[in-house]
Amino acid sequence: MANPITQVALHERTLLVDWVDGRRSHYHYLWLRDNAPDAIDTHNGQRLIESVAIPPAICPQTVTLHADGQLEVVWAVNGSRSLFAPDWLRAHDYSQPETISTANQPLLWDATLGAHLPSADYPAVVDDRQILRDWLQAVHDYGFALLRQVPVASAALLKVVALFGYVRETNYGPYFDVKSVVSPNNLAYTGLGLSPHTDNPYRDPAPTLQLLHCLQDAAAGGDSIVVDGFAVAARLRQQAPEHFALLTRTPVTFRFRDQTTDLMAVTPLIALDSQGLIKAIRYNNRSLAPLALPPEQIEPFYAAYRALGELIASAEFQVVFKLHPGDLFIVDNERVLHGRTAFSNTGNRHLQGCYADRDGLLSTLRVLGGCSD
Ligand code: NM2
Ligand code: OGA
Ligand code: ZN
Repeated sequence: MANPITQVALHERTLLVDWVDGRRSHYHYLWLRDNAPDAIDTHNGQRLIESVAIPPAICPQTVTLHADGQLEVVWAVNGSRSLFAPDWLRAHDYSQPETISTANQPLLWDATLGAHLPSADYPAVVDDRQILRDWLQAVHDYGFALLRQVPVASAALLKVVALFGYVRETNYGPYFDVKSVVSPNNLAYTGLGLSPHTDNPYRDPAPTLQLLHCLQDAAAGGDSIVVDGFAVAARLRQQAPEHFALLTRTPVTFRFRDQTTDLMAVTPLIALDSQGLIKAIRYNNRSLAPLALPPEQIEPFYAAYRALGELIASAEFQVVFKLHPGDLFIVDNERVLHGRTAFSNTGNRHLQGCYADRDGLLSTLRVLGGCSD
């Protein structure tokens, strides 16, 4: 027991707890009843009781601090007993602001990340769980990481996904070939440059991770570009708050259609969480449907969109690098935009791509002991 409880006092709705180091904490009886060990299945950690059925004014008959440090609550309502471990109470002390879960601030980056791109080698992440953990941690922290020495073989990227989670299959298949073809259903399947974008903004929900694996590079061109959309959005918020606010509150439509598909999603370009922190970016110039906004909103929207687009296009934020056969990168598709420079159709540049879900990656990261909110 790192920090024993020295004394407790019963208030009307809360239990006041004093700790040996001088900290003072408050726990609502309602909360204690809801989270008591006897309310939770010991094997799977899931709650056995119905929280909403707890009487709102529930209170203890007695609270006893035992010699071994455990806190025993006998409930007035039916005389049942709950035993709380002090370490558990301390770890869940919501009266300390730092314990209240707020999303960790992401590590924002700009073009200078290019000098030290987060990366690992495939054989090492396969062999060593700590190296895998560090690589996944980089995906969490930067929304981007490179992996080198991936076998130059079709579908090898699926083995990378299997290291942390599951493929998110889409209309493009479990994985797809990115190469220049005749009559492509998507401009990605040409030699054209692709300005930085997030993929599949026309899906709801959009895939949260994307992997791109190089099987063959172009003799010239076809360089990769990545941009931290959170860094760009944070800059926009700072330098043009009105533009930023407009992009968070104006729903726009993204759409993709081919012979067998008609996908559509309506959402603002920048999504905020309940605390106003930047949560997700969708940005894909090729797939934005004609704006259908009240007339007076058209020009303000384009002004804000232009301000965001100028930051995305600026050298200050773009990291440019070239993928060679065996190189793969992964991006958080709700944060980091990716693109490429144009390349000649006469070569045989060939990447394979697929989507996956971020929650599965973060789950693996936590299991491996990494830090993730
Ligand atoms: N591809 C590569 O989301 C997009 O439309 C970008 C996606 C065709 C699966 C390209
Ligand atoms: C894509 C894409 C980039 C590239 O397929 O989604 O953006 O380098 N490709 O070809
Ligand atoms: Zn793309």
